[in-house]
Amino acid sequence: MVETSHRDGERYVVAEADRQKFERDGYVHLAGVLSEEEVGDLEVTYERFLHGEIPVAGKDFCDMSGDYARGVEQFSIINVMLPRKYWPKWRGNVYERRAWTIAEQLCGAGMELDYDQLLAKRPFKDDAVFGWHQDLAYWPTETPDTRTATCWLAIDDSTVQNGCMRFVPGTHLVPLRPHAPLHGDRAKSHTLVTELVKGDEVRLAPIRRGDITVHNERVMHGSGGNKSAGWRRAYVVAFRSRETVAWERAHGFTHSHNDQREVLDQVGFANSAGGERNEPLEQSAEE
Ligand SMILES: O=C(O)CCC(=O)C(=O)O
Repeated sequence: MVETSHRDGERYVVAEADRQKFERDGYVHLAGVLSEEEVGDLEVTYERFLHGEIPVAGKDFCDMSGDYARGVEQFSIINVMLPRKYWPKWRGNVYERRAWTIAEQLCGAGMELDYDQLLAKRPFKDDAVFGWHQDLAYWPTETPDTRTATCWLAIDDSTVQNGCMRFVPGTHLVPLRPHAPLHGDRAKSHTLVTELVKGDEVRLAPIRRGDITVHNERVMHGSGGNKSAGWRRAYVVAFRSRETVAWERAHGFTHSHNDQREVLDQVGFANSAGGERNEPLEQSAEE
């Protein structure tokens, strides 16, 4: 039996203990998924996106903490949705290939890349906070197969100071919680947020450049502001079952922020029967 998860050519081998953590907690940290050289290659294109050298349509280039009215220079969390759509040469890159082997080990056969995303926090941005949420609040809830592995690659060492990911383990096992648009209206920003409740245990997930975390569609997560002098850059590739991706596309849902408003209004939390009733904490446990 494999004792430690590790890279193995095109594959990444997930140890049984890590597979169990993913099932139990709703997320897992996997070290050394990409080599320094592999991250360095991806970084060249990543920087071109950040500098606006690769055109991205409309709301697919936005700020996940501010509203759509904010000017690009003021963005705190630069979000590029669907980079492989705008830079087709990225399709099939080493990260996608290796992450797919991880998704299949964690979730079983028949997984497909559903969407990709870049999330870069500028230095010294206290408000680069990614609010607490469950990804499913953004997505159709009635899809036939809900297996999900969202891989989050650290391009920079991701630290408590620069706003690493944080999770509430086990929340992938409870019903979807109530979510609301961060700026009151999804026409103003795409971001949805929910609140911590009593009993939630927050776990920070600092990871090194080249490491990933993988999370389930229901686990509550978010991240804090960037108090450091450096960037916190992440590259997400999310896998779901082939049937689910086909279902989403047939319903006009592509994970683009430019998807039709009527489609966005009918998916995720907006269309759920409502979350469980929990007593909100008076303030966040950490900030
Ligand atoms: O990058 C972050 O801070 C949040 C990312 C996230 O919420 C996600 O990938 O689902």
